[in-house]
Amino acid sequence: DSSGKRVVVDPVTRIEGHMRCEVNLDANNVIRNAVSTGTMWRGLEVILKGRDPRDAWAFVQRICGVCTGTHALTSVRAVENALGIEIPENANSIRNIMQLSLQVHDHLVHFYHLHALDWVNPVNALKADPKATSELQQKVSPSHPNSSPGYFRDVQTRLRKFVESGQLGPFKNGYWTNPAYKLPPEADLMAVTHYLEALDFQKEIMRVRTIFGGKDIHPNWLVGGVPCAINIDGDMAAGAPINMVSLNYVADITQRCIEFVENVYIPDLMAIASYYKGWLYGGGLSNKSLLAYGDIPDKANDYSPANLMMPRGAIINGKLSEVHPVDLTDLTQVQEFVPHSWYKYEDESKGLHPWDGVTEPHYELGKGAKGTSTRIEEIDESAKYSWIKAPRWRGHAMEVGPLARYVIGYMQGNKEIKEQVDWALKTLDVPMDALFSTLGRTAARGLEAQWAARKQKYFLDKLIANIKAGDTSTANTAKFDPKTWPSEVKGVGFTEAPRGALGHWIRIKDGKIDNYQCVVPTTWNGSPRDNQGNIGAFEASLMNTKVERAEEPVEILRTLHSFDPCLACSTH
Ligand code: NFC
Repeated sequence: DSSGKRVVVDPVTRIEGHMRCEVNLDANNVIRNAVSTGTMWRGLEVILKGRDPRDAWAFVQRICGVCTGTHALTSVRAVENALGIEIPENANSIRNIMQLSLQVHDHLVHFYHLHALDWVNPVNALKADPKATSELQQKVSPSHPNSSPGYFRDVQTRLRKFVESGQLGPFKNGYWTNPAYKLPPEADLMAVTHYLEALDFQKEIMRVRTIFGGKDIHPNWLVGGVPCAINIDGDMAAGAPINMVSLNYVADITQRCIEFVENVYIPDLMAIASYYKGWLYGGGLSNKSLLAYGDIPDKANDYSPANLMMPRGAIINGKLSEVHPVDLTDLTQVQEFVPHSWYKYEDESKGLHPWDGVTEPHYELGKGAKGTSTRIEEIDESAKYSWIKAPRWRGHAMEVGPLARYVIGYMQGNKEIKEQVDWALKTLDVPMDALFSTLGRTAARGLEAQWAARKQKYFLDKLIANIKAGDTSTANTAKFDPKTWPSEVKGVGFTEAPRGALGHWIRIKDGKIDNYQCVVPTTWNGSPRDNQGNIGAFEASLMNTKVERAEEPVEILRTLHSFDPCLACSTH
């Protein structure tokens, strides 16, 4: 609408990577066009060409500093798939524990540190009555250990010093006078207090991955298993990283994860959502096409949907009753398009399956764009406008992530997911359709953190039982030597990363990587237009959102942040 304004958010902060968003508002401040773009390219797929496939995990893991091992896990699975390598049961349990601990960690950090400030106003928390805050907490999270009025008074005093010093740090540049913030001061103080608690606790979670992977954020991985030995009869001094001391430590952190998510995260989520019910209807509605590859194999080496504890499937255009099977080796299913991406294909009217994928950078600003090669002032979305390719599933733009997994799992009748979703819908007194919203996406992530923490315990128990039964194997090196490999093979590895479905496709020729393509969660969600002009999930979800103040577009942040975007991943 020419009578409205153009609003630019660049950079979008509290995400990983570099993202710009432009929207056009109509005369009533309603978003009528949305364009999102990834503004930095990394080139990992190009860097990988000609390298040793057994090293690929170490390169691709550097795609991101947030989703740590998930690219590495996807990579070792792709190589194992290509070469027919089976891994020991213990390796499967350890990989699952690492992946699940990442889910819990990422979701917790996202909720409190990347997303909460879209809903919670720390400046308003200064007006709270600590006694009333204590009562509120005892009502919404009765099992939380710190609930006294004095505890909240102390936090408020710290916060006041912070605000009065003018050094707001992580709370700087918020729209703290915007009427879009709806929480009463006591809920704000409770949530800010938990923001600080979560900041402290999250560093404990990563220790799980340092035990099994030697370090974090980029732990060590291994084609054929995991690179850590087991010796439960010895102690730390005996040199095996997996011993009774370290396993007890993991058990303790796992239990604390369950407690933190159940006593703090989920109650906060429900409390905040109850004040923002408008965001459970309409606001941030996406195209309702959802995709999940599935993950967390119960038994080792079986990647069929029945053995995957996280669901696999596709839902198209909101037709929930039909969950389509997904096949990552079918050349007609996953394809990437580039007519609006800064890459070159021979024929850009067609998409390419990742086994035949091409990554050739080609930066140019469209004719209607304004700016220079180093500074964009206005995007022309009819031309190339993003470093993100446009992946499509059978030609459809898809949303991936916790919301997709939870809706697909729910429709498949997954008992655990159904119980959680039904409980949340009942607690908030809203129908199933409320899930297709900005807050629905945020809620699905919280429920999944609870699920993942519980499953982490399941696999830890399974690992310990297997070791006690006498199996200490963690790696299969039978096919590690490239001399044993066929001259040409291809494979695919997949996971459910915290932000959604992740796939790596590899072609190996004469022992070296011939082609390596990653199709990443935020590549799906943040994709630009495709050859048909279909918009991606970020763009679709912003349409028709009303913005209270065009110069303070907190509504745009709410919806974009609800996806937990990772632009470093998306552009890789
Ligand atoms: Ni980065 Fe990612 C990986 C993405 O695949 N998107 O969840 C994962 O980052 O966070």
